[in-house]
Amino acid sequence: AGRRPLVAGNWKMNGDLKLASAMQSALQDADLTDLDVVVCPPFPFLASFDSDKFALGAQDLSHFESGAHTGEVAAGMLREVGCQYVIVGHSERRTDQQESNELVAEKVAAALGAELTPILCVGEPLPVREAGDELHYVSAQLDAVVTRVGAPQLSKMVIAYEPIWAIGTGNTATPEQAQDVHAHIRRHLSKANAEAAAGLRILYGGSVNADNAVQLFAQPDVDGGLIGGASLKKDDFLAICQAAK
Ligand code: G2H
Repeated sequence: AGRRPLVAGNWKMNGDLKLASAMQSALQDADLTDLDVVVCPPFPFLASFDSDKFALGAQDLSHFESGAHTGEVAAGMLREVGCQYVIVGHSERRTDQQESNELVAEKVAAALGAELTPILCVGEPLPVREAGDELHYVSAQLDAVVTRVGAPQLSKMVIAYEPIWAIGTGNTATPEQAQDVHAHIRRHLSKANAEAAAGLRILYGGSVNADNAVQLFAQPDVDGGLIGGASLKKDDFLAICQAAK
């Protein structure tokens, strides 16, 4: 649909400087034309990457610009160490750090304010899916952000749909399940801004691997992936990048 594919690797709290250096070389040597590749390592490793072939992303940021917030990292600091992207509202943070839709919206605003591209994560837990309420649930997550930052900002964002029941479990959503929700997200956001919604990249995340990536990425509204476990293995991550082209 004319949207450039994007594959982002979310290392979560994994890896070390050795992996950072190996991934830097592997990606630097790979053919990454015709897609955007983003590596999101833990904060301490960000500054060890340097490339014009792939981009760097952080896994979180503070909604504050600066100040007395021990342990927090500001958007401007991420820019300074070379980040272009930042993951916001990952389900692990929504759960472990009790991040609300409203806080996530503030973080998206902070990212946009520093000209970082937020990769906004949405997705439903298993009981919501079992109740057939996933579209409603995801819409509410999106609406909180659109209300805060305004619909035109959607053109500066990336969305990642990550059904919580598929994360790190090996239970990938089927390509049809992913496509259903992705199409819904685009339809829903097009009511706020049709042009931005048409150009918006919607990534699928949740147990994507080198084997299932091709079919997932073949869906018309799946524009790439947010990759966890498989982004730590350079051959798998590169295979997933190729599958997105
Ligand atoms: C979902 C995904 C990356 P995994 O959280 O954000 O992780 O691919 O390990 O399920």
